[in-house]
Amino acid sequence: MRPKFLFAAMLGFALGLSPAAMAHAILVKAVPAVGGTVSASPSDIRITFSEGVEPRFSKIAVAAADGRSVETGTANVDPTNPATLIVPLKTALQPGSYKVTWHAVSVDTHKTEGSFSFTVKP
Ligand SMILES: [Cu+2]
Repeated sequence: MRPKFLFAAMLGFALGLSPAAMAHAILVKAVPAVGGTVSASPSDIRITFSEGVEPRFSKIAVAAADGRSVETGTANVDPTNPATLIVPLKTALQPGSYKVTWHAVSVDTHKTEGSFSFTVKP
């Protein structure tokens, strides 16, 4: 390895940029979309991550603007895409804004979390 490359590799390691660290499940796409508005209540929340997630250890919680949590069913992954976590909503959402909080455990066991909001149009 040339010194320049070695230095870059060491710097990357020092900054935690090893390939394993970069493989954390981060949100790529959500339905309803992050910050989006939908015209009717969705029947589930779907989040596609950058890598496969473990449905047993990952969760998606939904809360209304007043803080009340929305009842959800068991989280599962899309049978055709293990990176998409799906949680069914047990009741239809009334118009308003909702906050989705997610905790993901990727197949490499790394944990990530985040949240976003969406709006159901009146
Ligand atoms: Cu990881």
